[in-house]
Amino acid sequence: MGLEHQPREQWGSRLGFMLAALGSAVGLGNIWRFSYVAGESGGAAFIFIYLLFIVAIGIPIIMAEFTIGRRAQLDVVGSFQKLAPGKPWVLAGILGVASAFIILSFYGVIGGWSIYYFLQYIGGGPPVEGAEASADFFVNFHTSPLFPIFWQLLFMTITVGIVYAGVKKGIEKSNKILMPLLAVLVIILAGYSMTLEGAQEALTFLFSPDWSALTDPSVYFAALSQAFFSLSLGMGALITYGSYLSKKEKLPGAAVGVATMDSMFAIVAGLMIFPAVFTFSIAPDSGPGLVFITLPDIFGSMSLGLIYGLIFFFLLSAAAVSSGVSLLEVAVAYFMRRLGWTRKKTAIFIGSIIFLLGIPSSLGLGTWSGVSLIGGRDIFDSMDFLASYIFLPVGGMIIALFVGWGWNKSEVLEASNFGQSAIGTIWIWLLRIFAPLAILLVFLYSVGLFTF
Ligand code: VAL
Repeated sequence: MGLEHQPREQWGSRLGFMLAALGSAVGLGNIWRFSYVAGESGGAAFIFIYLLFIVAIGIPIIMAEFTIGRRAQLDVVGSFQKLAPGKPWVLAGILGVASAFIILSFYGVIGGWSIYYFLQYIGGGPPVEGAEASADFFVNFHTSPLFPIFWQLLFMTITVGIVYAGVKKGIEKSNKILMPLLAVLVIILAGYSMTLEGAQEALTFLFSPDWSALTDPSVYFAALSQAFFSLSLGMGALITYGSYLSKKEKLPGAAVGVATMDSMFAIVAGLMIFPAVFTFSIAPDSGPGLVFITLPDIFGSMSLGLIYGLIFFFLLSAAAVSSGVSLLEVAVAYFMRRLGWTRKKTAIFIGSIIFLLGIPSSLGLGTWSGVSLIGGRDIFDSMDFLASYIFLPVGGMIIALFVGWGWNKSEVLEASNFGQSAIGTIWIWLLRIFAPLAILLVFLYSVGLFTF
């Protein structure tokens, strides 16, 4: 299939695009992953570095992705082929599609858990009375071989259904309803959590840094990968979503808006989760199970706990679906063009492959927990490591270098809506030098090639 003259879908409005991009960014990354990674990486010092990376690396790369997609009006691989034909920059597009596949495969597992917990609360709440009960309940559930896969299938079916319905009718419409609702729900839950007795300890954990943590290289690596994961960078999603935006709309405000809202969402989610973690004396570094064990405990102790539990797991499931949709759209947009198939057929086919790819990650947390792949990590963590720690930052670095050096500067500035402004020049230099260098240093530091 050629690259040009495809009839292309478009967003109905700029707001619709922004909410969809926000829907992609805000997901399990902000609630489930942010809380356990922040917990494992010592809290406030990690959050400080994370926010710094968002501003200095994240926002410039969001802008770069929007600019590439909007100018090319093509999927993530096609965009690079069109803007730089025959050049190796297309590697960033290929990494984007690969990351979307890998991330959605394990994302679907956690998305499925969220739906299962949501339905538990509809049915009167999980049976978690007494010490250790919520941990036992969680462990029994996620280590059973087939049961979590059933919920993963349900999650993938909903995700496929939305992508199947199309850009405007499926993706835009669902985000327009979900995103404002999620914002209200997370604020209500955080407000409640802040009344718990662990609130003070949570505030200290989240906002008063122990600077000695900064001598640990893994904190930088974790913060960088969390920034990429949470902002949906390097996975093709923002290029693909940008490609459905018309030339009339302005990009810079949208990029800053998405990054700001996404970070606020993560912080408010921290205010919702950590007071509970400290109130119930749960170790903040208890890993991926954190929200599935901690929160049912607080909900179990509250008079309106069932309703809060219902709201929370609805929030988690809905945020997961809107992000999952953006990952699936990356792959579907690419294969629709490559294979010349309809959206509907591609969505079902690619969605099924990603579902199958996710099964080992699910089993790796239970029956196959003895299997270790990358550096002693289980299957699930290996998938996360490969995509979030390697593919996303490398893809992001290539994107920064492409927009900074590989693309004609005046064309970039015009395509980005910065024009000949000072801020446009700063942006270009952040992409040329700062972002690639910072990513490289974090890599070298974390593999121990140099120390401070
Ligand atoms: N950005 C999303 C999240 O934070 C996904 C697409 C990885 O969960």
